[in-house]
Amino acid sequence: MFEEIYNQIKAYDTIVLARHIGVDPDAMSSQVALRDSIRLTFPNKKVYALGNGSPKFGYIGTLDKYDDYKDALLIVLDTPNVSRVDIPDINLYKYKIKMDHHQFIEKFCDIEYIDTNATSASQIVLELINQTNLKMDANIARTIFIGIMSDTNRFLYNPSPKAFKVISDMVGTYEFDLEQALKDLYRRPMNEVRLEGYIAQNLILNENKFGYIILMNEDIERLGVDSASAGNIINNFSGIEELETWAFVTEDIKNDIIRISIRSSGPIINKIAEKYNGGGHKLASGVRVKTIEEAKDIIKTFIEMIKREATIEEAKQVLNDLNLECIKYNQEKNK
Ligand SMILES: [Mn+2]
Repeated sequence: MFEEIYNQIKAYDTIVLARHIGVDPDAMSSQVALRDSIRLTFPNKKVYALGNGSPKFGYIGTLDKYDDYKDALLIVLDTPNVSRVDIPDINLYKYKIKMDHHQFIEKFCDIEYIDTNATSASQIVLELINQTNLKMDANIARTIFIGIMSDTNRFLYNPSPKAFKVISDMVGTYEFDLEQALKDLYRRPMNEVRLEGYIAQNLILNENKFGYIILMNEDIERLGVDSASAGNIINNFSGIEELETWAFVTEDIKNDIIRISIRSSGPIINKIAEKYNGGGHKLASGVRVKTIEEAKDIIKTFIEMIKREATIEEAKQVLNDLNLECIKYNQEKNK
């Protein structure tokens, strides 16, 4: 399929690279690396990486502004569902390609390349470059390296012989400052560390290795962070002996939602999240609700589910038994 993707890239004069909302280093690295590779290979093409950026990812590169979608090719990276694509209207494009490593959710592009065994979208971009005539340089290699290191958290998640091999080959061929790239990726503000300390101190933990914390807007303001910060550090709570499943509930008054991020090192959690119109991976999931009461009900469901070591079928039964308000809410909403 890489050859087919390459041929489409070759065929179009204007190419737009997009990725998911809530930019993260893999999403941004994959789009910036592919943009730079296409520019390097085809200097006369107009190639743009679009979407809302964040100043904290300035070390990855810069994004572009562009609004003439006529006759353009769109490549969406790192995004399994159309509602999460960070671009105004994806239907304006003439041809669409998806390249992703998440579990399949829906088809919304003409060609879709999905490899759930890939560590990251950045790794898929690397494989595309390796297996076609797309060009690479040290800076593109650095960008890809950052994306892979971020999504694997320096190979804590999804280490695989293939990933080690392609990265080893890449960093052996294109020379850049590996240590500096990792330092750029792992530099973080003091406020975030303080938030992590606050969560560690205040996490409510039960005997079934389930932990949760509710961060209301006043907590977030007092700690000097924003509502996305808890989601950024939730992965840092993996590998704790007494914790197997954990949920951070964060009030986001700007968007008028309550965000629940859930992680697990054992029980499969995304089926429960999907019950509440959330989603994600088996061990990393999220749900958005409107009220703190709904959020508490979801936490209750997790507590029940984990206490009974429920299978998915049993968990569904738990949901039914509890007859939670939030299920009613969602049913009302879906009518
Ligand atoms: Mn990713």
